[in-house]
Amino acid sequence: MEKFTIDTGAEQVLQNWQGPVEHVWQRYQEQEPQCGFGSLGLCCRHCGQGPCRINPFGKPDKGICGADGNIMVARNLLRQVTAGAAAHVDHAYETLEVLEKALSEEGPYKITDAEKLKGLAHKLGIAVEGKDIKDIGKELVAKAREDFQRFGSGELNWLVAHAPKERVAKWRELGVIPRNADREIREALHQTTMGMDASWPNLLLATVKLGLVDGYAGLKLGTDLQDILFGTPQPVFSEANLGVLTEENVNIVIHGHIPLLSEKIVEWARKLTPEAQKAGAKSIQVSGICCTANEILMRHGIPLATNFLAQELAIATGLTDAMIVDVQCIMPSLASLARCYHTVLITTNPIVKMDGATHLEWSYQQADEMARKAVELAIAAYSKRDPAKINATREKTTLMAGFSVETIISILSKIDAQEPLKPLVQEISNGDIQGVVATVGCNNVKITHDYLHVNLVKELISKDVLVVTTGCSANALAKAGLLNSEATEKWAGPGLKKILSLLGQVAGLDKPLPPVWHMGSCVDNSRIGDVLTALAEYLGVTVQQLPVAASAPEHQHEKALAIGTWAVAMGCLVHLGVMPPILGGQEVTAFLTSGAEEVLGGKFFVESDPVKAATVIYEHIQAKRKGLGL
Ligand code: BF8
Ligand code: SF4
Repeated sequence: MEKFTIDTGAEQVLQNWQGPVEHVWQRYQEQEPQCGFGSLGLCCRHCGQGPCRINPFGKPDKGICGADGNIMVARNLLRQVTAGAAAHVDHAYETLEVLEKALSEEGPYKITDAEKLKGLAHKLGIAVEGKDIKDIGKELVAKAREDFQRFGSGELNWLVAHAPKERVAKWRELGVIPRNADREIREALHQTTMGMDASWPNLLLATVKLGLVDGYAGLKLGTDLQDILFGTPQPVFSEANLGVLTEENVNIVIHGHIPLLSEKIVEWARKLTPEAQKAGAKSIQVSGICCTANEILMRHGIPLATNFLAQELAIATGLTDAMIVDVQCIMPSLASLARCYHTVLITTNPIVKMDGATHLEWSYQQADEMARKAVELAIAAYSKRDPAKINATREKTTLMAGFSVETIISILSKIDAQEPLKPLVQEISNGDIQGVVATVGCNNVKITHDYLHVNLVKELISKDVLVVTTGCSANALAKAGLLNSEATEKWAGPGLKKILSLLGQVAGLDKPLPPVWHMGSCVDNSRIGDVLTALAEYLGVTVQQLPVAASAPEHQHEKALAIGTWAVAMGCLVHLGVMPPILGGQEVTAFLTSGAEEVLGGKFFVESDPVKAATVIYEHIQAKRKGLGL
């Protein structure tokens, strides 16, 4: 790798990196060369006779129990997708517990979007007319609970209510509709223990099932309940990159995924601003990393500090007074790094603790108390900053976010109030918009930080492809200046520019909408699923027939594999920029990258060059356009 990052803010902070601890790129170099067996998916530790390794070119060609390469790879992949789904499902479950409490007891959380609650209840078959909102809410909670606790057979309520009808029929035919999320997660772990499933096609079907657990009991359920509790995002304007951390403010950086706590931090940072001023600061600047950042950006316009791979650099600016983490994508290295600075690192979840961090555990009733304490710790740390260690950057960009489905529909309905999707479909038909691509997912140290996200998207928008984005991809694109109106002027193709200018006008911006629409965090990939479902239903076609694709250019997390599997099961072409550990199973690889299309409508392809990846995606879009007679 020639360069660590293309993010100018990250690069400036890296140039003055002050040891003694290493950063993520240095640790990566220490790992090289990485293990070939692991990279191919050909190692197994599922029983005490192992670890077993398979030689792809000769002997041994089986593990001690006789598992061959395809079995080993399929088992490993199923475990990864299961772990990814477990992370999202646990997130949704925590949100459900809060919603349940918010409906039945006085406390720190309340229903913010009653309309969303009613709409969802209606979709789930709950009668809403003339009922108290809390009663509707309780019935909705009961429906959600079933998706975690249903005994015996049955199907996920959330899936049946929200997935395209044609998909539900297909998944039924394949026998992959989940019964309840927890049961499928348990069964997949059982299925992959020693002496269980030895059929790679059967293991892959289970993988698809876990992808659907992720899509509906993780992403969709999580997003829906968060919108009910905290509000459905509307257009917001903000900033991105490490330049949002400035010397005059108390800087609180929130990092992780579940917005239960960060909502409260935002509230308490506002309330305690006078305290910060007493301590000599101008104000309190809250900013975010990873998906918690996306959540509070979407709902409150809180700026993005940076994304996954540059998380250490936020501390290395010397300006982060407190970093408050909840769950997922939090590098263990943060603890030793924070010790080199004045930064208080605060862990808040019982399953994420770190040596040397301050543990302030979030609980429903104590949420306000705990958020207040965390903000006070940040204010106290502010006066302990070491001027010699300040390594700031001024780099930052402006951005527009808040593109929930509701936002998109509300903008489009200014053109056609009766059929809001019609103008979008017309623009796709006449070719001003060639197609829609979702870029999602992480950073991965194996790829120059942000490089693939940014360059792939620049290619696509120049070819009149509208891009929607979530997760660390959204953050990368924001930092590169692709989430504002100027980006439309600079990089969008002529057709896209025309329609974005019109939409900007009707939205009352008097400049174009950005060429990349920020739809939220990784659980908010469900919003993209909702758009695809609505478009397919409006046109009376399948998702597979739409001129759309998805891409996780720099994926690293098991969650990304789970999301990708769901997208393939929806019928999408899914691009990955990094090869997952599957090449050791030749038949498994052939299925995932080719055969899956016939069975599921979608498939994966792997390409680490942005121009080549954009070409494949564009050709796919052209083929789909042709199929629709466009
Ligand atoms: O859920 S994109 S690195 S932060 S896993 Fe993690 Fe990947 Fe970022 Fe968000 Ni999503
Ligand atoms: Fe080896 Fe089989 Fe045990 Fe895996 S399950 S470690 S392949 S013997």
